[in-house]
Amino acid sequence: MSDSSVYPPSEDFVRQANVSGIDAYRDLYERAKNEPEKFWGELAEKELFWFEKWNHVFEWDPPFVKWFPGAKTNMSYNCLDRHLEKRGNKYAIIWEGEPGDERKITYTGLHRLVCRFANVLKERGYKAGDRAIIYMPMLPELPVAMLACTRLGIIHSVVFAGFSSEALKARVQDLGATLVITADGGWRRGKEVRLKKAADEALEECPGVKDVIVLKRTGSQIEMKPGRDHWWHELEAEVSDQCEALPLDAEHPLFVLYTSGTTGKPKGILHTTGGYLLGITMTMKWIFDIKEEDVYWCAADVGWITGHSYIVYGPLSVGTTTVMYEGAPDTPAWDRWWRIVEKYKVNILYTSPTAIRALLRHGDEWPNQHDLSSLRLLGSVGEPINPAAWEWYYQVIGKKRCPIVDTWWQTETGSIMISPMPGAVPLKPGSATFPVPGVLPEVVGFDGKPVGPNQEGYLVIRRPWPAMMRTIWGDPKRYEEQYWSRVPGAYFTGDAARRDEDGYFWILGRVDDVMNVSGHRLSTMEIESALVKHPAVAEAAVVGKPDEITGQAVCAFITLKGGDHDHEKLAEELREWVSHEIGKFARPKEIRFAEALPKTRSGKIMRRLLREIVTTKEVTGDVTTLEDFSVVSKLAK
Ligand code: 7RM
Repeated sequence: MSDSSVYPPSEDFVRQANVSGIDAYRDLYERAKNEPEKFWGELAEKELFWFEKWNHVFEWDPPFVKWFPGAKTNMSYNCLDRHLEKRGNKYAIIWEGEPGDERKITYTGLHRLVCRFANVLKERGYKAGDRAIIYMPMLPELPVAMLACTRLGIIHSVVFAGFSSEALKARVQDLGATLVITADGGWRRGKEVRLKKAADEALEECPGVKDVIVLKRTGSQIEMKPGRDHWWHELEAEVSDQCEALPLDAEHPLFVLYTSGTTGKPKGILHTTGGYLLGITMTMKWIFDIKEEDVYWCAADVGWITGHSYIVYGPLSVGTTTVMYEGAPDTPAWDRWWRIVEKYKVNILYTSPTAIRALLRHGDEWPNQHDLSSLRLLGSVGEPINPAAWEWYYQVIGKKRCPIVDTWWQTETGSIMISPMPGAVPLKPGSATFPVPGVLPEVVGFDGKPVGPNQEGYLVIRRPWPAMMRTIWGDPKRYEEQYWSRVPGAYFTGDAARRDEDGYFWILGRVDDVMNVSGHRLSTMEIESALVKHPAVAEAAVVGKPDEITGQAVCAFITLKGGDHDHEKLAEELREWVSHEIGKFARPKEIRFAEALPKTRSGKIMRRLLREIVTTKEVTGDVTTLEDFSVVSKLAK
């Protein structure tokens, strides 16, 4: 990755920005660093609603933290009630279904839906501290269910609708959930995803579940188990649309979100109320530069942390209009996203490098058919963005007018940690740039000591921040071991990074994606980035293959753009290409052309599986997060 091009924000953008100019950013950063209690205390007071104030801003008993102990607040109140007077008639959610149906829901309307559903839960006896699993398609009722839970202090765990019944079962059991909220089915690429059927299978081995509430979406034939299963619309018809939000401790558990670790068992990441709310609220304003009139679209799925923080809770907390799209980007054609941008005059678009590369691969003619002039800011999350994809996003989508915020963060961190503030920080394509105020990241070596500029090392965070995870559900020991033991006194992110001579952070991928070839520490990302610069290459995934001579050898999996290719010739050309881009030592020893790469359902390439394929020729690890298993079977052959 080259550091050569730098893109300062335009004067127009700087003038209107919430954080305007680099000095304004530096000032915030220094204040947060030097006087964290004052900094966060003042923001909490100014930006959020509290029923009762705190005794302390935070209490740090490593590795456990409490933010705003003694205070009382409520997520649902902050996302709904406090906006009603000023923004009651403003759209909270603009939703588009895959078949083309549309719903626009105002803050007043959303408040009513949430109150009704909260009353349903109350009527059935659910109360603060109980656990609910939400297994639903991308419908407005998904945020409604989440907000209704938070209104009463019921701890929710959203399970992405693409997960199998096995994965669902493991989560219901680990959480000890007594309630499951689901739908008959959902639409994906014109086909029905049969959610209730999967839930029924999962629940055969979950005797603790007392109620299943089912939303009618597809109308297909399902079984309703008497006594256990209830239709959403029938329960809702019997309750009122007013329900007080319960004052809850700032540290009351808000949700658990399961994420895959390196081993088989998924980890239940626990987030609590007050600190998380403050973290997502401030990053919405600082990084997405939210203005009252904005239409904001995060094109992720609510089932991932990105969707929790930046489709539902963050946008609603700041009172913006959040767009939700139910389906796939290629349905009915590859311009679906650009149609949505044009139709709703989207101002801010937030997506992943995987999606950007897929869109890029299908050509400029799709975005070029649409008016994208409403866009003013673009965002990226989930993986390092390679400079080629960055440039395409910048030029073809943003028409060189829109800054790109490359936001680094994790399920565990709750809110964005390293990212440019778009009206303050000059961008370098591929770099997440600088930390958010209150975040103290460092790049360290094996010994935990900081490494010098441009040296690779582990990315760690030195101090607790408001939205950080509190523990792993039911397993505080694993929390301590996984995150706080590798480097004493610091949070271990599991990512490799370097900091350049200007202090910019470059995230190099997961630590286990780092190879060692003939004593050279090589980042898989760096080689992948070089490969995708080649005009024939669409995507590349690089893994280390055990090698007698060099320790590890570079093995590259490649998918190609359209057209005819002579594979043998192209492989040779690509080896030369990498030698030229990085150096001879990085030349892939082996190049394999593939139809598709194995990805998680949220679009991350699963290099772990590729590593298994090149090492043992078979896959034995956890594949519950894999999007499409046939991709792996094809590669293994
Ligand atoms: C939000 C999210 C976390 C992992 C993280 C990184 C990678 C995320 C970026 C990134 C480079 C980025 N949560 N990652 N954002 N790498 N640049 N801007 O993705 O828990 O699902 O994943 O994703 O490796 O540790 S997550």
